[in-house]
Amino acid sequence: MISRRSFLATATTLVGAGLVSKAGAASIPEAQIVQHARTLPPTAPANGRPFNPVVTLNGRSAPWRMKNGWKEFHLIAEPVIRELAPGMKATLWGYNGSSPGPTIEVVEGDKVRVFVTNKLPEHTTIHWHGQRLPNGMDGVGGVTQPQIPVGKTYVYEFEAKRPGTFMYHPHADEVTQMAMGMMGFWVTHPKNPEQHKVDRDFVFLLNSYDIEPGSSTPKVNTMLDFNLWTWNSRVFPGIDPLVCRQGDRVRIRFGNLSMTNHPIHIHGHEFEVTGTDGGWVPKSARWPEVTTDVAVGQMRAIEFDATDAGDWAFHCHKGHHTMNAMGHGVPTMIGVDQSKIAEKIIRIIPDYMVMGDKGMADMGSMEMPLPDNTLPMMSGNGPFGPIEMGGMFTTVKIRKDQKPGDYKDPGWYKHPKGSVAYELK
Ligand SMILES: [Cu+2]
Repeated sequence: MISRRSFLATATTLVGAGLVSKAGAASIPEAQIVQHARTLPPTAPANGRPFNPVVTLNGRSAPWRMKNGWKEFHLIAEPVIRELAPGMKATLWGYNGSSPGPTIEVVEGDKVRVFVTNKLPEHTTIHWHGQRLPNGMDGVGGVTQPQIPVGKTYVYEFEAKRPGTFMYHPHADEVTQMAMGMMGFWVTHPKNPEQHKVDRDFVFLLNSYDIEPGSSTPKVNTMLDFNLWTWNSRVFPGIDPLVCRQGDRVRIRFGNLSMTNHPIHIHGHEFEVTGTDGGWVPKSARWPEVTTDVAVGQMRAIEFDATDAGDWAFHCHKGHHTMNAMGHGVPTMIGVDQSKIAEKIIRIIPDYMVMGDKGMADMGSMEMPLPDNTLPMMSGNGPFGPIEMGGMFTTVKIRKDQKPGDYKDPGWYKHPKGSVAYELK
């Protein structure tokens, strides 16, 4: 889908780059602008060498074109609107209509050319995290290249030497540009498509925002106290489930571009860390885990056999990373008898309600009026009631009858009779 906006963006770029002829116009591949946050199923590569495509959670991969043996992509750095979950939109910066930008998928040995057009209000660069490349292609503004000025297009060219899991992000006014959502995933597939082959291969980036309830632009100088913990700039219940067929070999790859570490945890299955941004872990060096900590700037690929049907929770194990904006900064009221003070407050505020004296669980079902454009502390409803989760939380949905290649949400799991925890009568 090519919007008028991307056409205009390209046209402006060409003037900026001093290319105005028709031949010049063909020298830059069109950028595909995508503004929705739906998870698109993988599509087999239309040209170039074969590979098994990944699935970007609440995102998609970038199209490319082959030109004289080069695989060419076009990224446009630009302001975007990203829905974090239904009910809240954020004003961010990203690439090609979204934050994160599209996933780039290439094959080991591909000669890759990426055109980067700057439509931001300030200069930028792109650093290709984890890649072996000529120093001048590394994208560190001021160190390996001049910054890309507003309105200009720069070209990056290198061979994708090492197969594995990578990411891209600016190395220019880095704190601001990453706090605004500028990042993307990169996968270099092995030359032999049978190597490291799995049935499902999901990717996402861990990021975070500090957006005051009622506003939409992140605060860019926050050091640690973020209030929205996101996967691919989405929070639960806005994060899609990872849908699998029972018996599938499943890989999930994630990279951490937030300001703190995240222990990523799966229920009901154990996994092995099979790869990092440094490469694939030799089989003899892998060990079983159900939680793996991902430090800032690290990437992990985990693999497991989806043996057991169900809706298995998959989340960051830091409790405050599975809640949304309105939950942070609420005082602890557990054990506080508020009845006397409540009487006095109700005289002034008739709608006042006592809450939190028995814990915070009632926040999950409470439908309180919120400021515009924010999300309750925790939300989402499951088959057994409110889920009481937000932030970095979703489910891995494993189904016996899910078709190979089908990523559609099958709905909630129907538990076999007698297999659910029960009340003692
Ligand atoms: Cu976390």
